[in-house]
Amino acid sequence: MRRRRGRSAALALGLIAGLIAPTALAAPPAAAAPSGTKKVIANLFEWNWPSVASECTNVLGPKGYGFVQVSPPQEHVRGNQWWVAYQPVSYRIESRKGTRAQFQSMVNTCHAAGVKVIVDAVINHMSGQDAGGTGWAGSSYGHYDYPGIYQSQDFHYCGRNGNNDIANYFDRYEVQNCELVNLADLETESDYVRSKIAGYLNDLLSLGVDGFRLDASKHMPAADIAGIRARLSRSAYIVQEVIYGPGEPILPTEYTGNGDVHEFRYGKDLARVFRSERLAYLKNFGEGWGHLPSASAAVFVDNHDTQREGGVLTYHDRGIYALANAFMLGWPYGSPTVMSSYTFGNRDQGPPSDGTNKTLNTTCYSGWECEHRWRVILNMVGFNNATQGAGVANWYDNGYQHIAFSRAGKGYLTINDEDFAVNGRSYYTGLPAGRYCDIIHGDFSNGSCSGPVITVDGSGWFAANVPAHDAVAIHVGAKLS
Ligand code: ARE
Ligand code: CA
Repeated sequence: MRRRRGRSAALALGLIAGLIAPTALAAPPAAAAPSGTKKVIANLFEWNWPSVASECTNVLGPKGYGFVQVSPPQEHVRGNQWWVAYQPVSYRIESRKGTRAQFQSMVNTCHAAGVKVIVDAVINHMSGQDAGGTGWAGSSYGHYDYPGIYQSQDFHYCGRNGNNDIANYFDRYEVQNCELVNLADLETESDYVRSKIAGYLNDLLSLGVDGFRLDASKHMPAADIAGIRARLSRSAYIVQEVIYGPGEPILPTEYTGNGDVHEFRYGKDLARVFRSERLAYLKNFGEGWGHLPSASAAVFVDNHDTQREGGVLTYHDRGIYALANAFMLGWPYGSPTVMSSYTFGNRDQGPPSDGTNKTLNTTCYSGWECEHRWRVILNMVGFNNATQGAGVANWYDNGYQHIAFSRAGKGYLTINDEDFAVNGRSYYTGLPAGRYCDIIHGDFSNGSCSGPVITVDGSGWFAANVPAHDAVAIHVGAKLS
């Protein structure tokens, strides 16, 4: 196995500075609509509702994101940590991220911008506070008592480990009936509990929400999720959080009948490839690696948990992170989610907020990373849209860290993650002859390109120099002539 560099300062600074540059966001282009279906999800983790709304209007819609995923909107326990959102106190749409009215207005605004809304829905459990307390919106609660919603008989008491907590992930009963980090575990097999959960989800659907990320899905039997889904007032996109764990009895594949499932191996494998293996191995990335069937897989380079745990690439990795996202957005496996983070120093640190823990408006590049706006990532969303439905063709690799492939007739991506530039090489794209914008280094708008132009000749070839740890991407949606 090849040793990979211990990311030198030179690499972090100069070389890839271009890759993480934000795109200049002037006025949104008049005729945005990228061709094809818009599938890419932007996960605006912990953004408040007014900020999500304006991002839909100014960036997500015009630049071709199909969906925005927002953090849990229900009333939660008080505190400043980000994870208070994962401890529901009631199903009122009232949180540090905004009021019900602000949420409704955000959904309307995003829809007007052509962006659908996915809500992170916490339905496996309620709070993890032994002493109870008062929630964000003023509801009082006990650990197993949520007045008007759930009483003690609506929770599991698994009788294991002395405290009813999950200790052994190799035991199916325990994972689904004990408490995930002390969070009061709902009896999701009961009709009453299912009706309450469905009531919450249906309320969100009535506000126009388009889909749900079902938090902690592994901790609910797939049949319980099916029972809840059957009560939804209309169809909605569903993606379930079932983390693949080697040797665990509960498998992601059990859940594909309910909707998509997050493929957690994807980000971990991609990080390993970029850090210590060979990009050449990506030739059959996805199903060829034992991952979920493409049509059921929801993928990401990192999410809000894995970026705090390690073992994946995150915004801290700068240019390499941009390249990994470029690969994800260029490669036709699963439905991609682009993570957008706030900057954090320790695991528990909450988002920028005021003295009452109300989340502040997002200010990109100051306290907030806004990876979804980095030029490479943002422009590769356009690549993803323009290449929908086109298979991989013309794969090339040098056996190591330089790869290239086309999306038949629609686009071409080459990534050079070698420590050296590859100069003067020609690439066979099979694309129509013409002048294309290199969207890794420039923005295409109003028919012109702010960066290098790549000329594909009448036989489908182009010549280019690709610097170390860099890439070139062209597609038919960013063609000058
Ligand atoms: C917090 C405190 C706890 C405290 C609790 C209750 O940290 O110490 O006991 O509050 O007071 C998030 C945070 C938690 C937080 C929780 C509630 O990460 O720190 O607890 O919110 O506020 C498993 C689950 C998976 C889960 C991960 C984190 O299977 O579903 O653990 N991910 C989701 C969310 C999280 C969220 C929750 C669930 C809870 O994405 O952000 O927690 O709503 C193996 C297994 C995995 C397992 C993993 C755990 O890999 O295969 O299944 O994931 O280990 O490390
Ligand atoms: Ca459970």
